Amino acid sequence: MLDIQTATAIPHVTRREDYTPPDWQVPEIALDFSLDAAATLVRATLHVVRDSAHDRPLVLDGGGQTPLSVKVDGVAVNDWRIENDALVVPLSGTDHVVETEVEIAPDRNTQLMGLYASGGNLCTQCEAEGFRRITFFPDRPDVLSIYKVRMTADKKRYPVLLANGDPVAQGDAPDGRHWAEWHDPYPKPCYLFALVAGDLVANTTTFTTRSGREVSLGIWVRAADLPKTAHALAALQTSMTWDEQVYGREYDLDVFNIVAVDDFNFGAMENKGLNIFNSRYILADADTATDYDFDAIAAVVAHEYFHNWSGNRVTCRDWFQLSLKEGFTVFRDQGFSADQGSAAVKRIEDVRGLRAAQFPEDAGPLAHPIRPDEYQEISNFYTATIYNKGAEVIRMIATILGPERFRAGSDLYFDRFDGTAATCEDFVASMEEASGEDLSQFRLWYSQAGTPRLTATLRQDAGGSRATLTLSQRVPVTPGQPVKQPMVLPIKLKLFGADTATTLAPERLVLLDGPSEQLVFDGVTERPILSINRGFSAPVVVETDRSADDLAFLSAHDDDPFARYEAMQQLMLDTLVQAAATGQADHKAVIAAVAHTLDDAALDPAFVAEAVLLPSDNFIGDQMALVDPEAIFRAREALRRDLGKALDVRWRAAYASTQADAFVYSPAAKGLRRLKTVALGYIAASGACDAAALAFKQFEAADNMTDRQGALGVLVAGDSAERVAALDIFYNRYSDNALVLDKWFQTQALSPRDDTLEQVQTLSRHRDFTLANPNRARALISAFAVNQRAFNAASGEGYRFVADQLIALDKLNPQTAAKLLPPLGRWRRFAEERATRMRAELERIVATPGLSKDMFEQASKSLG
Ligand code: 0A1
Ligand code: ZN
Repeated sequence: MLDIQTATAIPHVTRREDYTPPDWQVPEIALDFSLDAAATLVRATLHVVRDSAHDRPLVLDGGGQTPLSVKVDGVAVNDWRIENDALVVPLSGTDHVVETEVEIAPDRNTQLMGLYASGGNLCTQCEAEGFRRITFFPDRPDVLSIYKVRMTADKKRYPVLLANGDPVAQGDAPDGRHWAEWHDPYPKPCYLFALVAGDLVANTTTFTTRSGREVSLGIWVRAADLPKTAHALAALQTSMTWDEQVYGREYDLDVFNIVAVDDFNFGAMENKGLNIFNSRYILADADTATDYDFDAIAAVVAHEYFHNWSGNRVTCRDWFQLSLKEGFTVFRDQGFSADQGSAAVKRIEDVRGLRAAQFPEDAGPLAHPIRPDEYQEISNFYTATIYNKGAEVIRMIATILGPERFRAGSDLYFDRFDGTAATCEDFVASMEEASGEDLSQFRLWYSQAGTPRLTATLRQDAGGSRATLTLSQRVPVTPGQPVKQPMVLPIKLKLFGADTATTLAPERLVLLDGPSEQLVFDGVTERPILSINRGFSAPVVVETDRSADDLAFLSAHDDDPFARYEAMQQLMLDTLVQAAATGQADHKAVIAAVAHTLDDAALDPAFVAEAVLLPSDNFIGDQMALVDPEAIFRAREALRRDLGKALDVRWRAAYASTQADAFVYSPAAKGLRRLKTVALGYIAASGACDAAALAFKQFEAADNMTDRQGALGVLVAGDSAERVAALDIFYNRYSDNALVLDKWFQTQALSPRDDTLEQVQTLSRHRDFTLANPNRARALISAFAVNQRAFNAASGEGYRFVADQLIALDKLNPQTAAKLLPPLGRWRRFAEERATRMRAELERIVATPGLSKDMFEQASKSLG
């Protein structure tokens, strides 16, 4: 007998090497929507053209619908069939008009893919394969079509009707309905299709492009949120100017609309001319959004806007090329953000993010190259590797080529591939051709997974005036890739003199392309200290034998801000790893280095705040052969306490000097607020008896969310009466603001308290907790899963809790559930007891009847 479980578990694997061009092109499509939350009628008229001499039928992907009618050249046909959800229509000629009609139910769409309802409005999400859930179509990015869209809907419920491109006509229809037509003149793949129907208002302005096109900009939200749109709108204008100036890219339609929705699987979506955003990346004012939120809003607005060229005008041939648009666009948005404030702090934040999310992915069971070779479910490949490591790979190309040659390569790429669906290879070849640089070996960054490890040993020749630096690299084995080739590592380095603190060898860029290499430095008359991977020029792990003294020296003197930060982090890490492993710790060197940094009045407070923060529990764990969550937690808390106590006067001075008058959002003011809460955290860590009162005062007096949430975080970590009061005040004040309530859940899930697991379990039963909203689910579950000690409770209850939630969420929204699975896949990093319990939860997930293929892929690979 056929075992149902096994039968459903045989996954279909899509392979990059199997790519073939489409059988049929669809140069034009007309869509006619009769919109209704319960039953929307979709009529699609496709002009289809046979792409080559073949006799295969037309195959249109579907999402489980049955067509109400199928017509070919105006005549109803019935020789179609459904195969694997696709509509197969035999066609005799090379050029036909195919019409289909389907009915869909947006209000039952809990997956939030295709056409769905959010907050009473209707909206779409089509990337990667959501369009097929709206209508039958070749749902692949290399089929580019010109879209004409007509929407009819109830005028009262849905007074605003938006789609891609430019509006061309609108009018009233019988029965209180109205209609609108939008045309998009640019051929696009269906994943960029969008429509929105809703009761929305817009914050509008105009932008004139450098060639004189006047563009109407609109940010559409529910009426009550209008006051929170100014920051996003300003960020959009700044992004448009920046892309003209830095990349020579202009906007190309008369309209650019952004719509904010509360229920969204990702951050935002770059649909042509009609970006749809998770409202957390649009809505901001001082009272409800932190500086971090403000920064993220500008970055995501820029990211989606930049996609208009890197993604839309030049799109991807297939989903294996995803990093072509995502890596490049992240690189572009990082450059944009760096230009808006402190580039040094931005680089530190980006590297911290890479290490928190991408390094563990690259070292675990789900490791994949930035251009993967196969997938079961493409939604699972919207990863930190594709996005953030992808951006690092583009950054390395920019470093190797230098700004002028990189810009020439980018221009060539955009010019040559405009209006087409391109590959990563096309991008690299453009860079090569425009620069004359041979990137053959560099291409390994696209095909090899794993974070390279670079070892650097510097020796001063005895009695002489030379020093020799030995660099060697090793790329770790990853699933499916047992043998690795040496990569090209662009490493920026410099030597300082230990006695004079002067430059012994100026900064240079070394391209390490073999397993190892020796560099000789002459004129080294004093003991040299190595500053390496400056600016984090290559996304690698660097291993050196630099002493605590040398690291302290660099943390005080290095003129590369990233390297300076990095030296302090390494000093802290060395101390913490030793303490976690042996239970013994000498905190003197870290305390002295932190004191020195706090005393350096020339430093930007934003930089100081980053530099004095201890590495996270997770990052400490990543350095150890096996993670011991309790030992790491104890070691880190002990160092925090000692830093707090030993530098009490300095923390209080920093705290006093960072008080500001009224809220302003500027790089300088942000830096002060950041340092203020970091200082408050250390005052509390010291055990000072006035800490809770101080935090509560900050909480109450705050005129902005950064200070308020910062103080709440400090209180929530402790055990004071103020803790309970602050949580209540916060909840009551913001109980009707979903984005702020997310913070309330998240802050508690991140707490270092002993009872966090129980608190989180209780919160999962709170009346405001729901798995139906991805932001809320992530606020509790993702946050809890990064709380290393609580999640990895020895009882295994943390694993069980997360698995229970994921099994429940998978039934509603497989995409979002599958994204939350990776923490359970880290079992190899833990000793037997925890590993066994984690595996048991993964096995329970895999055995769940009706599991989605999204979850199946993540969980089965994690068991691997
Ligand atoms: N292209 C978007 C990311 C994105 C991907 C899938 C989505 O569907 C659920 C939504 C958004 C970006 O890079 O911003
Ligand atoms: Zn993107």
